[in-house]
Order: sequence, then structure tokens, then C-alpha cells
Amino acid sequence: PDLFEAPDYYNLDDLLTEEHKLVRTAARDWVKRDVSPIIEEAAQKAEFPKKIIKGLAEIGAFGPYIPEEYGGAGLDQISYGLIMQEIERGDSGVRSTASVQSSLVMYPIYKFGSEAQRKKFLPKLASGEFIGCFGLTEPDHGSNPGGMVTNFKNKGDHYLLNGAKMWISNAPFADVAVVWAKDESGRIHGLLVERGMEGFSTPTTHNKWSLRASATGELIFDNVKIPKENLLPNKSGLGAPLMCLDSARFGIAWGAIGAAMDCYDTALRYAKERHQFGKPIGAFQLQQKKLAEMITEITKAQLLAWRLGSLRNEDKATSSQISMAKRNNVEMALKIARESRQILGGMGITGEYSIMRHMMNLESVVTYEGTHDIHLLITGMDITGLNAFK
Ligand code: TGC
Ligand code: FAD
Repeated sequence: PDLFEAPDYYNLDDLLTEEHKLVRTAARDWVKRDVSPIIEEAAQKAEFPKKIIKGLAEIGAFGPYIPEEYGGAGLDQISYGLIMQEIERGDSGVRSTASVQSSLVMYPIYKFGSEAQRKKFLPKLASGEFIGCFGLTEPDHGSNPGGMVTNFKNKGDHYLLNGAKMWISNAPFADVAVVWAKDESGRIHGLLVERGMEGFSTPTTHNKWSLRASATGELIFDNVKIPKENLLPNKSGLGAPLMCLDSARFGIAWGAIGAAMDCYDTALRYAKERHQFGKPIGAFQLQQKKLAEMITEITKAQLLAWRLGSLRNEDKATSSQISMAKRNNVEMALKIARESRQILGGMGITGEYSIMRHMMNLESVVTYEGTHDIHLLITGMDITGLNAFK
């Protein structure tokens, strides 16, 4: 059984509204009932458990902050964060599916799309009838997406798209891909590429040791004819995909807390029950130090995420503030996963417990959506005014 009890050392619940708590309870109960019992086997088999898509839609995980008229849940940013936290408490790969669908597919269609595009795609994405993916990264352009070579040419009544994207979450089964590509003048635009378009294929990436319950793949475009109405008309330039990343990175800053909470909660319970040398291992100072530092770091991360959510609700959060929270909270979770695994001794490496799976998952989370080092350089640039990338 899933015994998870969420830590709240600083009474952060006092900062939440009744709606926040209801949204969180719905997500938490769903994870306990429908994710925890099946996720270990899905990860072992390296399969995305498609049967959870309906539940993700029902808890509002697809477009939490997209207005209800387009099928979204119409919630605020803190609710969005809490949903991501609860889902990632179950598994980072499941949270990835929700992050991509919400912030990287629904958000750009809502924000940069035409009214016809919104009506065609958003309700189906919100209900889980359609799954989307986001193609920015290329084989030779990861941290530096501005160097992308995927491009499209204007052919009168349509565009012709060529190139390839790599490391794309949900790609193998996505119905629609938001693809970033350069026009003939080198300007970046978003295009909606639909499954079934001739010349478009999505091969699966195999042999991952991380995010095994999330499907990852490539997007290959070989002279794909794109109808003109599939170009996102309302924003172009690298700033457009970076705005989507701001939203996804915010969700990840919350999500990572969920993974950390699950590792801490598991390790704390184990340390109180497991006896060596005639007493619980939790009675030894070295194990208490690990656990005390974990709850301190989780509490700091919660405060960072909550404050960032409040700023985002007022539309005041800067990209650099989001980078700081993504970087801090994911590293915090990764360190807690590693320490928790040690507290469980040999049992920590088995699938009987969630910790090793979280630890391996977080190795992707620390790299995607901007690596740990890229986010540090964004902070560095913000405080010095000097750009380390150019
Ligand atoms: P730079 O010259 O600084 O900026 C280009 C233009 O963009 C504007 N801008 C932003 N706009 C909105 N939001 C932001 N966060 C923005 N950051 C910059 C900027 O003002 C400029 O506008 P303009 O009008 O002057 O053109 O760009 P750069 O080429 O030097 O790159 C900057 C850098 C390195 C920070 C950026 O490229 C970066 O963040 N790189 C990391 C790449 C990344 O995060 N990739 C993620 C791929 S998606 C993914 O991983 C999904 S995993 C999902 C899952 O499974 O959960
Ligand atoms: P590189 O950019 O080659 O970086 C390699 C190393 O060099 C890193 O440590 C990096 O920090 C460092 N480095 C790079 N530039 C600098 C610099 N200027 N200064 C100092 N150090 C630097 N992308 C999508 O578009 N959509 C998705 O859905 C998606 N899902 C993903 C799912 C998974 C499981 C993974 C692993 C990745 C996913 N990505 C996705 C791609 C992800 O965003 C990239 O892997 C990430 O941005 C890093 O790019 P890269 O792997 O090419 O590494």
C-alpha cells in the first residue's frame, strides 16, 4: 500500500486556499489509487502507462491554468504547481507527460495560436483525447536552441518542413507536435505538425535508464507539407518557446518537491522501523543528520515554489527567478533521493521502494528544460549583467 504522508514542517498549508487544498487532495488521492500501484512495473518494462491519461485529465493536469472555455481547469499558478507536485510524487515521467501537454503544447496554442487553432486543439488536449509533444531540441542544438537548423520554406499555399528534433517527450504517440523551426529569413516560428502528415515520423528512443515510464522519441521531417493555417501566428522568435519553458520550468520546481517528499517520507519511515545494533537506525546521529537536512531543504524549496507561484499569479515572476527555483529544487530532490537510497541500505536499490526510480528519473529532470549549469548562468547573467553565452 502507498503509505505516503506529505511533510509540512512550516505549516505551509496555512498559505493555501481551500481550492488549492481540494485540487491537491484530488491529485494526491488519484496518484495513490491509480499511479503508485502500477508505476514500478511500467518503469521496469519501459512503457508509458496509457491507461492513466483519462485520470490525468480528470484531476485537471492537462491545462490547469488554461481557461475553462477551452476545456482547461481555469486554476491559478499555485494549483498548477500543487498538481505537478503530487504527480511527481508518483513519478517524474508521468509529470513530464502533464508538463508537456499543459505548458509546452496547450500554452503555446492558447497564447500564440489563432482562434481556430485554439478551438480545434485545446478541448481535445484538455480531455486527453489528443496527446501533444514539443519539439525544440535537435541532435546538434540542445542548450543552444537558437542554433537550430530545422526549417520551412514558403511554397505558396503551404510550407515545406525539413529537419529533425531529438529527445522529445511523448513523441512516439503524440497526435500533434508543436515544432519550432526557422523560416527562410532565419526567424523561429511554431508549427503544428499532425500525426499522419506525409514525411513525418516519430521513432522511439530506447535504452534509457531514466524516465522509463515516459515515452521519448525523435521527430523527423522529410519534406512535410504543412497547411498555412498550422503556423502559430501571434508570436515568433526564440522568446516564444522560451516563454513556454518558463511555464514548464515553474511546474518542475514544484514537481521536484513531490519526488523529494516521497523519498524523505519513505526514508523516515524506514529509519524508524529498521533495527541494527539493537536500535532503530533512525536513532543514530548520522541518519538523523541526513533526515534533518532533508526536511530543511524540502521546506526551503516549498517556500521558494510558493512565493514564485504568488509572483506568477500577479504576472510578476521573472525568467531568472524561475531558473533559480527549477535549478535549486531539482538538485535538492536529486540529493535527497541519493541520501534516502543510502538510508534504505540494500533495500534502496530494489523496486520494492520508489527511491531508486525517483533518483534515476531526476537525472533527466536536472538536464531537461535547461540544464543545471545553464540555469546557473542565467542567474549569473541576471545579477552581473554580463552574458556568459555570447
Ligand atoms: P537570448 O539571445 O538570450 O534570447 C533570445 C530571445 O528570447 C528572449 N528571452 C526570453 N523570452 C521569454 N522567456 C524567457 N525565459 C526568455 N529568455 C530569453 C530574449 O529577450 C530574446 O528576445 P529578442 O526579442 O531580443 O530576440 O537567447 P540565447 O540564444 O543566448 O539563449 C539563452 C538561453 C541559453 C538561456 C536559452 O537558449 C536556454 O534557456 N537554453 C536551454 C534550452 C532548454 O531549456 N531547452 C529545453 C527543451 S524542452 C524540454 O526540455 C522539455 S522536457 C519536458 C518534460 O518532459 O517535462
Ligand atoms: P548539451 O547542450 O550538449 O550540454 C551538454 C553539457 O554541456 C551540459 O552539462 C550543459 O550544461 C553544458 N553546457 C552547454 N552549454 C554550456 C555553456 N554555455 N556553458 C557551460 N556549460 C554548458 N527537448 C525538447 O525540445 N522537448 C522535449 O520534450 C524534451 N524532453 C526530454 C526528455 C528527456 C528524457 C531528456 C533527457 C531530454 C529532453 N529534452 C527535450 C531535451 C533537453 O532539453 C536537452 O537534453 C537539454 O536542453 C540539454 O541539451 P543537450 O542534451 O543537447 O546537452
